[in-house]
Amino acid sequence: MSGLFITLEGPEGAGKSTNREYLAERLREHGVDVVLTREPGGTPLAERIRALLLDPTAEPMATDTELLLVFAARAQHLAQVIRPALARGAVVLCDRFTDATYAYQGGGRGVSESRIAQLESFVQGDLRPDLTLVFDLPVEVGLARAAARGRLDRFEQEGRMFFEAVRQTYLHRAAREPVRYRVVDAAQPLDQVQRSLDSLLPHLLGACLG
Ligand code: Z5A
Repeated sequence: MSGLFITLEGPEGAGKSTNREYLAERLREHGVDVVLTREPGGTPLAERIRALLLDPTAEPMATDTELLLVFAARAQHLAQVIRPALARGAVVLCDRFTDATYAYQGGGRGVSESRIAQLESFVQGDLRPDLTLVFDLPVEVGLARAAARGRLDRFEQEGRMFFEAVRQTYLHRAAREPVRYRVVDAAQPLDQVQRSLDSLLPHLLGACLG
């Protein structure tokens, strides 16, 4: 039996965490075994790597260090959480995954797509998400939502151009592979965003309940 691997992506403040909880509740109402997790993080060790990645007070981080830390956390997360959950037939709802590496380290920092793809194959083998929801919204709306929360992490301190590149990378990847990605207009009021998630439920339930 193998489960379903769903990732939620998008720029900061797009509503990934909020909507991950919402989707989990809807699926659990139908008796689906759901595992909620996130990247970077998802295990105690990977959460320690997350803290290193987000710490705005640390020494400047080399781009390759950032890239390797992201994949080191992912290797741990896959081994401890994602692969075991999929193997028992659960639905894994993961807040960010490798699309975020293409968007932030690729689009944002300028790491080549082929370098990221090499690490992706090394760490994941041929495991890829079954479905990726991209919560899309204008950069200034997302940054305003993030700023409203107070202290900014190391990524949130980047400038507007960085986040524009992140957003465009997500949209480009979604346009290139429309079967795996669904782009959700995350600038709408939350209840409308959640109505569009409701419309995906029959498809998701069909995939997980057979
Ligand atoms: N990163 C990376 O560089 N490379 C990688 O490979 C990976 C990650 C995996 C941490 O991620 C950082 O790691 C991230 C990229 C980098 N950089 N940053 N920054 P994160 O997912 O923890 O960080 P985040 O995107 O900043 O999370 P977030 O700001 O919490 O965003 P969110 O989960 O998408 O949003 P939310 O918490 O659900 O909602 C934010 C607020 O907006 C909250 O008050 C909501 O109530 C509100 N909200 C949500 N939806 C709406 C709507 N529709 N209308 C109005 N208000 C709303």
